[in-house]
Amino acid sequence: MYATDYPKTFPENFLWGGATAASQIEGAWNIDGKKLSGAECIKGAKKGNINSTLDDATLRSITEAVNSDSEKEYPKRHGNDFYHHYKEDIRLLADMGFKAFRISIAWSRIFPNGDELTPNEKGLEFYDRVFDEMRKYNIEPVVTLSHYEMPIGLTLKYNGWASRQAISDFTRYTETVFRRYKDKVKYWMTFNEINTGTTGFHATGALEDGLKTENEKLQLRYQALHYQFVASSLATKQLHEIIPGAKMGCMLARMQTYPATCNPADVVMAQKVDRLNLFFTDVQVCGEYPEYMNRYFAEHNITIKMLANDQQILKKYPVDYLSLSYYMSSATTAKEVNDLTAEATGNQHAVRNKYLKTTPWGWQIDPQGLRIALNTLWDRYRTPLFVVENGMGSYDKISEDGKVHDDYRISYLRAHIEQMKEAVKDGVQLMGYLTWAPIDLVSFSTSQMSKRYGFVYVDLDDDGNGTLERMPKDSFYWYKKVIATNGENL
Ligand code: BGP
Repeated sequence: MYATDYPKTFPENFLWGGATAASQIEGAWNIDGKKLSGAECIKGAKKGNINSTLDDATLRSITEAVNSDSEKEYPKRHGNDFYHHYKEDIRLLADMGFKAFRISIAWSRIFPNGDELTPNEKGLEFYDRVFDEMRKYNIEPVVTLSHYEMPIGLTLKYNGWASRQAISDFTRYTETVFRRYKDKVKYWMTFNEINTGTTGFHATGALEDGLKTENEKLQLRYQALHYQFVASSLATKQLHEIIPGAKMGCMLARMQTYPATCNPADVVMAQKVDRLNLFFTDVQVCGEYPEYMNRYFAEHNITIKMLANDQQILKKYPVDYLSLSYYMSSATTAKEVNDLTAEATGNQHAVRNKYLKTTPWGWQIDPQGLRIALNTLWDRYRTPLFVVENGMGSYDKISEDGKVHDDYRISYLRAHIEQMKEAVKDGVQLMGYLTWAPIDLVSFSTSQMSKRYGFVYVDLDDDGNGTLERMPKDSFYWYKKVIATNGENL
């Protein structure tokens, strides 16, 4: 008989919480043996697109970085000083009732240059303390192994993920942390928003000087991504051997797109754009390169170098779950546009969707797009999904009563949670929901504090001034209620 019942709400063990990344929170970039990561060398772009390439001046500053006093230009090196505030921060998350908290491990804290043979004990101890603190409150750690955080030493040594050598340095790092934290961490993911590697340095750790054409750059980026796919599969294999029962996820920046009109030319282009996004999960969930990429690679003069058993590795060790970030959607036309919407979405064919409002950074707010995204991914993969980033960057103001009344943030999150609930009712198997980001941190794309996401305000401005004091916003009490009622009381 065909079942006629369906889930009415979120499962009992739903992982409510929030997500962060080491380079945007920790600070302490040169403390206890740590050295710089690529993420900490990128200056932000005011408009909010990820400034993915390293200019000459930046590159020069990297080599001088350790003792340079140019840090003000690189706020990611300071984060919100989680390194020294983690106890207080985790207590605040516990107060909200968090079930899960996503952090990334800074690879450059464990292997400062990336190529050492023995890890930095002080770096390992820091995450021991952080995971123990989470465990104290029954908060499940969810750990990203690389959130744009390759040690810059590996960029300088062999141009990051452009070299196959990165695979062995990465898997030495992953084996180290799996062994060390095997009793503390069950949920892992390899590369944050792996698909953004098609836009360059921040995700590939590879410099592109000397490459002139877009195709040459794409060649380098897709090759780097192939090495990340292999590294990710090998890390999945290691994880299952070292921590039986632990789960490995891939992480996709899901860019839900619609055809801008029902003109078939727009529909075809929307499908093409969509496939360039789903290519990553096709490889990481299904374990093989999809046929449609052959044509794309041929048309862009791209050849992926593979070793004989790379394809077997991908097939044998796919991920256990698919995690995604979701912030916005786009509408695609057959024409190439290159406006702010295109920039914000990374889709060169994207145009403004007149049905949607945008954030001040041009990100189109589309809660129903989240329901569509979840259904699309579930229909295609039938693998558990995990929303590991969703949130709205805003300029927060402290009111006369000394508080932050962030009703706009509550509205954004409420609308997305409502639509996520619809997806669960549609039959999507969803593991949890983590907001970006529970505590104000440095924005990745703008490198500024003033693009805020938190339930907790951090007294720190774009120039690095402030007491670093933490203060709950209105959304803090709202989210606490959402978690306590398992999403019933929105
Ligand atoms: C995602 C990244 C995060 C985060 C978030 C918000 O793409 O995984 O690191 O920063 O976007 O973006 P931003 O900080 O640029 O507003």
